[in-house]
Amino acid sequence: MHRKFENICVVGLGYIGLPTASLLATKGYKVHGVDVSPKVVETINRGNIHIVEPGLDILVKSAVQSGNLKAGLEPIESDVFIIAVPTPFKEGKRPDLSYVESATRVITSYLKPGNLVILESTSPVGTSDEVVAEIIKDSGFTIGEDVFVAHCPERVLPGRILIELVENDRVVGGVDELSTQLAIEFYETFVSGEVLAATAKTAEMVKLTENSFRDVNIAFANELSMICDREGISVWDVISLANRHPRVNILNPGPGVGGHCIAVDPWFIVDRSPEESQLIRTAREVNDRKPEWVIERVRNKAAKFKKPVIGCLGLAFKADVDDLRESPAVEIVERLIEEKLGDILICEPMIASHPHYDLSSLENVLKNSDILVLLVDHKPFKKIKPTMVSEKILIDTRGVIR
Ligand code: SAJ
Repeated sequence: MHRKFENICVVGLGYIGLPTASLLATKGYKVHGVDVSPKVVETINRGNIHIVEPGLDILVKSAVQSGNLKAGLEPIESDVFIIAVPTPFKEGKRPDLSYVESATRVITSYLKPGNLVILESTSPVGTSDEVVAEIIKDSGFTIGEDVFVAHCPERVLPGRILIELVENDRVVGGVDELSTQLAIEFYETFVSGEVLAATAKTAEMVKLTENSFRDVNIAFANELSMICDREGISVWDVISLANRHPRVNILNPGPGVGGHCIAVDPWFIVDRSPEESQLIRTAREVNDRKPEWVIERVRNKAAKFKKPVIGCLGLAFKADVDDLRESPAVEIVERLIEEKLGDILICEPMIASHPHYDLSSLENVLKNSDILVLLVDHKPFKKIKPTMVSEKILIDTRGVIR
């Protein structure tokens, strides 16, 4: 295949940047990955990884061994620059674009005419035009003539990143038409899904919409779980029966919404359109309040004992991953410990040890707990039968033990 671009520089080697960089390297591109952490750079250059994702270890090893993937602390001159840095929120739930700004500034010294700059980080509407293109323009380039800028939001699901990176449809929005066209041509060289054209602002909004859609729908399920609890009926029965309607498809309630994306991105919409985003804001608040609701239920049950043993099943932010960041399960366990509600036992089968907590086996937790709080629907927990816990008080936030 004729390719316009050969050398790719990926800035940010985290959950999106590293899989993208290694995939491109195995597709024959010469890839230079950049990260601010010397430890990350060294790890990758040894062919190892610093994050856990199925299949990523093998992909990175072969990318590094082929000589096509190298990591460094600084960018190098390239044809395409991909920015894949975090976009968290700061105080007041306002987007923190400092990583995008500094990544863009860093690459400007290495840009040359003909280059394509792609922002993959989830960003508030307007970021590609008003931040990325603006910084590049300020350093003397004419956008759409010398340097091309596009937004192509990542949409991969942790746990399935390597599959979804290739198979998902992608939305590509340039700050002008030529930028869109060039970015589409680039993505079509390694994506098997469809690559769809948009403007930069539309592409930014599409990404925020996807995660807000999921957040709003999870909030609906979480709200139902609290209503059904008050009514003394099983929300799981209600949802599975309601979902038999051909046009109803309710998601699953849980202890709250974790991870770096769904609990963050909707705020980017609220920040820019506070008046118009009442539903999106309320959904965020419903999901953010859910851990407190779970804690309150544990408190009520614990009050019946002198010093109960409370067994907590799961710490991860969702099923079958080892990622504990922004996890509602961790928030709940921390509070139970802080409030000294009892002796806390924790089982997290996805990790071998934890810096602050002693971890127990599932067997130990099941045997010794008075109150069992199921927080994550990991596969091993799905094997627990109701008869195995019939003597315990069960608070099953994921509807696993039924
Ligand atoms: N959750 C529920 N009930 C559900 C589904 C999820 O409580 O029915 C909870 C999970 O337990 C977890 C949180 O929501 O705490 C988020 O999990 P998730 O699997 O919905 O999503 P993430 O954060 O792993 O990945 C999302 C994905 N977005 C969508 O599905 C619209 C992914 O495609 C994005 O690329 C990713 O955000 C991102 O990086 O933006």
